[in-house]
Amino acid sequence: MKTALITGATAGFGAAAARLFTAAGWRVIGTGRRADRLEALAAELGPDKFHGAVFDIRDDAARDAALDTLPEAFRGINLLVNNAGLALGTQPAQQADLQNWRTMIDTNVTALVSITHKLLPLLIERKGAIINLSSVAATYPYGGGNVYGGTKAFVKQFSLNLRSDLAGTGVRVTSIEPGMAETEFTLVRTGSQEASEKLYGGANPMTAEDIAAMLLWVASLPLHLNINVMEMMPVNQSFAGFAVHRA
Ligand code: NDP
Ligand code: 8X3
Repeated sequence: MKTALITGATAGFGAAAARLFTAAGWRVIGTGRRADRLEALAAELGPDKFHGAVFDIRDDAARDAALDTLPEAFRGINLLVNNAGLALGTQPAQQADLQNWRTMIDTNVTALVSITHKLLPLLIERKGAIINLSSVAATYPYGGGNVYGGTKAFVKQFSLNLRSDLAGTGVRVTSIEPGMAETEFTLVRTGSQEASEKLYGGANPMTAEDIAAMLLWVASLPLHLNINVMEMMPVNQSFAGFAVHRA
């Protein structure tokens, strides 16, 4: 039985992936700050299949305390899914809150590389895999995307550079780059349920289950095959082109 560590399993893609991976026969360690949600998932999926590890991903000591004391059955991690992340704010750069920028960098970049660094020796030993959640925002700029898009561009390039360094180890690395998917993402970004419903309303966005299915597909490929980058959008989302300001 293989074991996946999925960060950010209390909501959205991570929770859907925890359900799908356990149903497909994996053991899952799911992380997040909301202990009640991880406890509910353990009750739903079974404590032999799902272990909740409660910590703020930005807190190195809390992360180490949780991961260094995993139950025996969950210690042989084969797959790291770096999913925990967030956007904060939709304001243009010149009106954005600096603390929001720092929180996005601390979570989406610093915490992601820190947990990856911690698990690399084990993943190399086990010829495992890493799947990183980047975004279409890594490639396509949009107003208000500023630092969020910057963090996701980092995740994409870090993934590709990891592949270079891990050549010959057998470790696979994939950057998954979704467009609009309905989760708690927009509620967290805007702080407004109304704004979230307005964004997704009528757009037929992707679902958390859509992304979870892609994560499981990538994780289940033959061991000689590496998907470098995988980008997906709902059919109703596309591109808006360049903006021109005329004086
Ligand atoms: P959700 O808001 O639904 O879930 C985010 C998850 O990240 C939660 O489980 C949350 O757990 C966790 N998380 C956030 N901050 C921290 C923290 N400081 N410590 C620990 N865990 C944290 O969002 P999604 O499922 O949509 O997003 C998952 C990933 O996918 C993110 O990296 C996002 O940027 C990316 N993405 C999302 C897209 C979308 O349209 N939804 C599109 C492209 C990429 P908790 O709050 O309990 O700590
Ligand atoms: C989330 C997708 O388009 O809101 O990463 O930036 S988008």
